[in-house]
Amino acid sequence: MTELRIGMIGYGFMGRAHTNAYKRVSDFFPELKYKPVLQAVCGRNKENATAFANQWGYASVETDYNALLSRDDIDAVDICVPNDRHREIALAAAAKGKMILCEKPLAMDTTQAEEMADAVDKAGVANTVWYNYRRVPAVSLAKALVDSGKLGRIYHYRSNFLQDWCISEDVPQGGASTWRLEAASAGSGVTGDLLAHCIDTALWLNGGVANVTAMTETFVKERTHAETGKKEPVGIDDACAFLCRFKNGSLGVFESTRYACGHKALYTFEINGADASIRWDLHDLHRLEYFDHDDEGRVRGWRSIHVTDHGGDHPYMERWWVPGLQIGYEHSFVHQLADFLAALEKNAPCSPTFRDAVETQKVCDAVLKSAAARSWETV
Ligand code: SOE
Repeated sequence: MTELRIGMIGYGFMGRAHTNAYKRVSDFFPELKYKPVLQAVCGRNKENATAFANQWGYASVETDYNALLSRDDIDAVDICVPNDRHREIALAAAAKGKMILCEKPLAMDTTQAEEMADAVDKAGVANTVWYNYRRVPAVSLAKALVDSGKLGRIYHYRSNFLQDWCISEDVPQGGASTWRLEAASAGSGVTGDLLAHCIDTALWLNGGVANVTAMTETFVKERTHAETGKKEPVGIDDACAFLCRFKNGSLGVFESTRYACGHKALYTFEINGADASIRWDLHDLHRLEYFDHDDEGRVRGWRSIHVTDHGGDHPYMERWWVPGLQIGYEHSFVHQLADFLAALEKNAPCSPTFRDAVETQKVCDAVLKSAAARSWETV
């Protein structure tokens, strides 16, 4: 086994989700050559970073990411900080020859994303972007079914990502917990945060998007800034809906909001093909619904596949418990990491790479441009 010494930059919610994957992966994927080692965590607040290191088992703490990147005992960095810092850290990490695992969205916009993809390609460093939902077994199964041609010609793709955590006008913007509501830190609102997931999955399952038309809304126009205490205009999109045409001729409908009272993380997609349809729902993430038009008429209907079987039927499931026992959100990160480490052994890319993530960024940019101009935009 070869150690892969991880430098984690950031220690929020995603820092925990990724660290859990670094800790678990070698136990459940013992054949992998590379074993992650929690070498250092980096954060500007030394006390908080130290508390995180102590709780999760990182061997050391840095408060300056340049110091982390200068260390010879760090092989890979994980970027888990607000979006506006991704570019500078990724460019510096690539220049130091570090592998990079970057939280989504890759960047603030396409220009930055392309610059970052160019930098990792030029440096020849392994890279991936944590669009984790691809590795939920039911979603990976959806990909296998689409690729096998079972759905036939695709007519429709529809997807939602609905939350409700911003409904209160008292939720601040900016700061460690609510930077996603501040345009300067996040770039955009639901488009770059939630729709980016829907778009990444859609591009993976259904291919490229040709053009889009979108509308966005910012329902609460001013929020108190968590750091300054002052009311400031809100610059992000609270909600976004868009229509698109995929390059394969199918039609797409997407919606995302943080104001769907009652929905906490209702990420869904449905694909309707000429021969079959599938649909998936994050709130029931271990199930894939499947409708096959060729079923005998009397019993034809939606099947609910409990994606927990072994024998190669259901992706990743053999790694965990016995059939019928389901897994959850955190396992999607373990799977992505396992795929990253397996790819590393073969010197192969692990999708979504930075280059793949540029495509998601292009759709996000076209969506925001279209909403501002009230137009159709080519991606
Ligand atoms: C936002 O609330 C959020 O945490 C996203 O940033 C994540 O990417 C998503 O998986 C869950 O919701």
